[in-house]
Amino acid sequence: MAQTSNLDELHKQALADLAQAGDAAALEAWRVRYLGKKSLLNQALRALGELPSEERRTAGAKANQLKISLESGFAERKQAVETVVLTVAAGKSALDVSLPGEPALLGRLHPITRVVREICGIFTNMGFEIAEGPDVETDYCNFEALNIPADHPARDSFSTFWMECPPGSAEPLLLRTHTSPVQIRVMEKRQPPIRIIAPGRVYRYEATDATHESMFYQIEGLAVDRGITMADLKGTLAQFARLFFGPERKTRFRCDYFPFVEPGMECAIDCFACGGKGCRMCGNSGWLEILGAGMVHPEVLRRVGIDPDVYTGFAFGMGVERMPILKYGIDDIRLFYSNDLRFLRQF
Ligand code: FA5
Repeated sequence: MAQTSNLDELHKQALADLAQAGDAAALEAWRVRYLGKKSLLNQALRALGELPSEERRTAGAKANQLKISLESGFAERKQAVETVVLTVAAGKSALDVSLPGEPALLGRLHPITRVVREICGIFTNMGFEIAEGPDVETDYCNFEALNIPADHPARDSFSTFWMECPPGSAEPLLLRTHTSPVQIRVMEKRQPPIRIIAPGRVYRYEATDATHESMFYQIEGLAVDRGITMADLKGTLAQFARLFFGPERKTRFRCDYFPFVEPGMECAIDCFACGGKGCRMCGNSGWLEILGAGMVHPEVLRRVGIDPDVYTGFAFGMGVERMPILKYGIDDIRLFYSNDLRFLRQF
């Protein structure tokens, strides 16, 4: 092994291996193999003792040169590898001004906000003004003044979140179950002519499913004046349906019951999925219900100080979520409030 030809071979092999070592781990493996305690070089040096003395001198000098050459070769290679690693790392974090910039995310209005604005826009163009009421309502405005006394069965259809009121408080408070109490608040403050539209959040103590939320939006409409008739109500709602759902929409009015209107009715539009023939979307009826409405009950007018022998009025109330659900074929109301940007960004 310690013969000079063997040392030459070892030198050649070591340099070839060193040229292949491209990272810290490979360099360390090379160092252990060629310069470590049990390295090939040390084995060669140990074998020198077995040589005749004249050969030993020549081979010894050669082995020392080999050691020096390997040590300096290792130091050089190590530095070169470290430089490459640092350059790559610096390149990764460097700012490349030629790359296209990342687009800034623009905020947008929530689809329900857009629909509320669109619907309010349609009615304000017809001459209605916007009115607002509080989310925390009195039992009086939400029920009593709307002809729904404490023992009235209609209370069952408005599953209510009651507020914890301090002892001795004047009257029970609740989260409003519909926007109809805004009718009372407006009519208590002013005499006809009245034409208002009242958008807002409402709350019902209900289990959520694809068509029900415990918090949702409604838009209330109210018009009170001399000589207002059912024809005005039908004309107003038919015009709304045409402007919101499309000019070819037909409307259908059928009897319904709400204690604060007489007569009461529901308004439906012909199903745009099947053109009225009947399909899954309209439950094979050909019609999609969009809102509840009716002529303001004389008793409600009387209670707020408006003479029902002089004035008449109509009122309607629609669930806002139902409008885009029908218009865009959305199959679950909960999508609006689950904050999934993939859904919200489509609007
Ligand atoms: C009312 O709330 C009446 N105040 C409407 C009214 C006003 C009638 C004026 C007459 C005159 P109703 O409970 O049907 O009615 O609710 C109206 C609409 O709210 C429904 O057609 C539906 O679209 C929506 N709605 C009701 N409950 C829920 C719910 N849990 N989740 C989502 N939308 C709902």
